[in-house]
Amino acid sequence: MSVAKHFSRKYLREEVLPTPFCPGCFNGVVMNAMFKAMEELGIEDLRNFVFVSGIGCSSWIPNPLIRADSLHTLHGRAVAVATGVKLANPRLNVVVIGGDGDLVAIGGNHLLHAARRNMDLLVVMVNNMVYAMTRGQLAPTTPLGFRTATTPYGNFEPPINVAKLLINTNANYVARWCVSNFHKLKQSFKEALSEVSKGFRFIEVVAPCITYVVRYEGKTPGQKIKELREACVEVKSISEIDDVERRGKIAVGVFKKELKPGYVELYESYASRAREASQK
Ligand SMILES: Cc1ncc(C[n+]2csc(CCOP(=O)(O)OP(=O)(O)O)c2C)c(N)n1
Ligand SMILES: [Mg+2]
Repeated sequence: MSVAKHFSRKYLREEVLPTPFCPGCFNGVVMNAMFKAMEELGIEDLRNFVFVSGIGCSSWIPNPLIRADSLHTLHGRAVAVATGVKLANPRLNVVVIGGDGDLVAIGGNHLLHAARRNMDLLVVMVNNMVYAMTRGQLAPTTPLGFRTATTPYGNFEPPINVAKLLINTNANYVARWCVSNFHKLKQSFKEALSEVSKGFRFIEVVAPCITYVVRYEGKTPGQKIKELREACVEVKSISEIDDVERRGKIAVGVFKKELKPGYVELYESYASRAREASQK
């Protein structure tokens, strides 16, 4: 697959191209939005970054595609491993990139507790609405009525609204964008890597699987982008989310932005109190 001219190549391991993604896959858009954000932040190289992923199509974004240290771990365990990396070396920027199945199904418990702890991680969830790598099964994020490999007559299980759920945790930053909101998505990456560089930062990217969602619907990637553009409604306050969703639209925006100290800071202050007490 050729890499488009406008693609940011600085942080890409070109020697591993072509990507393993299906033609038209939106994973490239997510990766490019992050790369552009890093470039605009003036990040020279990624030696202070560690990327962690589990198993799934989107888990291939960090490893092997990003020119940085990365850990391609077990399905569902990326957040747990990333937590260990961050605690072992708090100076590192630790970024998790993974799928909706990886982060919310098998890995849901880790996600929830990392958010509760305001763990100093940036977690990027590529919500393609299915388990893509294993050929399009139902995920906890699959919309009602969707035909999938395991629900050929339409999904009857209500999905989890992950971003909305995480607003109610201790996380510092929660945003959701569609792949059609490229500039806003890039802006969120910039915020989550600079202004809000501490605590738990979560960016959901709605990026329907090109093979098991878009092609199932008989649409082209271009048609899907156009449809998403019309479906996404940016909210300025979280009180608007329910109303937007009741109208069958996708609420996008920065839902939460706080600057509370992250887990590492709290942990270090606890450790110093413990050291002082043991010396008495
Ligand atoms: C412990 C374990 N259970 C199940 C699997 C099979 N498996 C691999 S990827 C995957 C789901 C991938 O879906 P998602 O995380 O949404 O990523 P996507 O491929 O959609 O990007 C599953 C169930 C596995 N590899 N390991
Ligand atoms: Mg998925």
